[in-house]
Amino acid sequence: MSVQCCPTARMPMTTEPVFYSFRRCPYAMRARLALVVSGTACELREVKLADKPQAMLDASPKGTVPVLVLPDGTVIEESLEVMHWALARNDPEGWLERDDPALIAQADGPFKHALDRYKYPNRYDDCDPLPHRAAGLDFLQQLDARLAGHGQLCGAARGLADAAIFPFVRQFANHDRKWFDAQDLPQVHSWLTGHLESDLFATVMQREKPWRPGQPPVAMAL
Ligand SMILES: N[C@@H](CCC(=O)N[C@@H](CS)C(=O)NCC(=O)O)C(=O)O
Repeated sequence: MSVQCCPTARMPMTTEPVFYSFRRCPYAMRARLALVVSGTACELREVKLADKPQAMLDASPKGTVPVLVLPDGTVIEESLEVMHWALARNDPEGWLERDDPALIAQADGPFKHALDRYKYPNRYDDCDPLPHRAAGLDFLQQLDARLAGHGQLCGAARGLADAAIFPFVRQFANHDRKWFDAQDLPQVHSWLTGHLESDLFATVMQREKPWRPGQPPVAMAL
């Protein structure tokens, strides 16, 4: 039997970028949204966070998903950078025109801080989740005002800011759906529902088994 040896599994075996992902990770989700909307063909490697593949750690020792490894070996290991890279290649919906770095920084900073403590209080010392839920609600109220009259965060059409932020709002909403649904956030509710019911979201939520070295490549659905 001949064994084909990929010396380290570090380099992609195809001419397409290799994308290490975790289906439910909001950072990986936002990157997949941009990869798919830009029509970027990739090999999808689903990762189990408790058992990260060595090939991914070799490419990106910090050990977070998403990671995109380009055919020339360039590694992009931040979700927003993956979004920008994909949209710079091809941006058929004009997402780059609907970006808001300051709002995204608020989502990634204070809102994510509140989300983690609301969702996983036991991971923190003496953590009462309720003030964090209230802090998250403050941000959602800001989004609600921002969405009024336009429907999306930077105008009438979805853009980079929406795709970067809604996966985190989804997580916040899902933690206690009954409470979330009872909040007076009409714009946020319809914005979130619209994104979750979109064909694009269905496409990026493709289910795959965790990747194993040597397996046939799995194409990311486009
Ligand atoms: N700043 C990074 C954050 C990515 C991140 O924290 N991803 C989480 C999953 S949602 C992760 O990989 N955590 C590592 C772990 O849980 O071991 C980005 O934007 O890509």
